[in-house]
Amino acid sequence: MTNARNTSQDRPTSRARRRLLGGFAAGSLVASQRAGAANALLKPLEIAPWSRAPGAPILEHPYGLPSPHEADVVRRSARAWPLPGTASSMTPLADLFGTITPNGLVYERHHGGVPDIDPDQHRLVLHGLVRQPKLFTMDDLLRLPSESRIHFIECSGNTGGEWNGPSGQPVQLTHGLLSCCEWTGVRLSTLLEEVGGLSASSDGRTDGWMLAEGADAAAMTRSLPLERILERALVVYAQNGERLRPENGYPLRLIVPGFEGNTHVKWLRRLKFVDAPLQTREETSKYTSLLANGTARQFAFEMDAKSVITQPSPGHRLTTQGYYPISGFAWSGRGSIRKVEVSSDGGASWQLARLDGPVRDRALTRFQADWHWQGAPAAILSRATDSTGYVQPTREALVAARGLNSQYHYNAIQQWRVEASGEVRNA
Ligand SMILES: Nc1nc2c(c(=O)[nH]1)N[C@H]1C(S)=C(S)[C@@H](COP(=O)(O)O)O[C@H]1N2
Ligand SMILES: [Mo]
Repeated sequence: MTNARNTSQDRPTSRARRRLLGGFAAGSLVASQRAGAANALLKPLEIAPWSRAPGAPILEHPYGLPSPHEADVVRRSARAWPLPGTASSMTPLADLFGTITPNGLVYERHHGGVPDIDPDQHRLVLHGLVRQPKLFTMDDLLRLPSESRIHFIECSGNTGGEWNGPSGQPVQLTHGLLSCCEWTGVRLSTLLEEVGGLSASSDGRTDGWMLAEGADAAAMTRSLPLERILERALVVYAQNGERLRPENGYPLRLIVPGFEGNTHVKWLRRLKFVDAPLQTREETSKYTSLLANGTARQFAFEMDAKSVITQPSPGHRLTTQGYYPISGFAWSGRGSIRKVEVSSDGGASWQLARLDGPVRDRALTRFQADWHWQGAPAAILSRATDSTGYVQPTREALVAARGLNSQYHYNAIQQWRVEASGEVRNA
């Protein structure tokens, strides 16, 4: 499959990059047999200008940059935010390969801007119901045993624009509050050992709660159920092999694998061990969903299983009939992905997609399915099943269960329409 860039006058007003997708005219096997016949017609390759003279010197960019030809692959915002520091930007999912989000493309969600923190002055305190409350410097933390793990983070507001039906937006703006990195830091359980464990006043129980607080102007604060996170949560200082980026929590953040993005407190400065949730703003007025029956759904931490097709997706145009792989991401906050099914007829029939291995716990999983586009209108969908047996619901089922007042935790099956023209649309 070849990708060719469109001319600028063809750029859609959505600002997302549009790509022309050329298919193989026949099946991939047939195509490679044809390639054999075509080889006879091949002329020697031309010597291009860039092959005729030495290239740029080493260390032109001491910190490496993407090719200038990839300048369109950037984070974008779905809307103009009234306060620039209180905003979000979204990951260009359709332009990513594999499952790791490069650091410069990890989506951002800040409630009070990005603080400029001096790591030498930054402190983390563990206190509350612990035996020996303690202050940690960054050096202290870096000297503790570390662990690296690959996990996704998804904002609970991700895809919220689809509650009322197809939004017309490209996948970057519907599903781009999603990223997946290799995180390195200290296990929460190790830190708890460093403070002598939970204090006697709570009977050494681990069914208490933990308050996590950020050092940003928003002082983002969340209460977390200790027993459910203790074995998995990490206090991290690195992402994808380098120190955290400022926008992702430098110098320290909490990772709570599988939980909604909001609980992954950035610029982490305080962990307080308590008996019950503290009912902070971010778990009452925000991050709580009003259901159709008038009751509120609070502390819905896990992000339920979800998947989305990124290739082809809205903004792409199929230029020839023939073979196209359908590819995308699947993930679950409750475990790993067991299977992904893909449909090209609006959900009437489904085929099993291949999963790239290893399939990790609470991480993005890449799926791929074979498809031959016959030039007729089609509707392509993906449906994930996770290791608990939970199946990604239809939008109708989700609306029946939660109504239309909810903003958060939208994980329904997403359909893209392929028009007879080859245009792919969210309609
Ligand atoms: N201190 C602090 N932590 C925070 C936030 C914040 O504004 N302040 N935003 C939260 C939200 S809503 C999300 S979705 C994730 C986003 O993480 P990212 O910007 O690294 O992608 O961080 C969470 N942690
Ligand atoms: Mo979020």
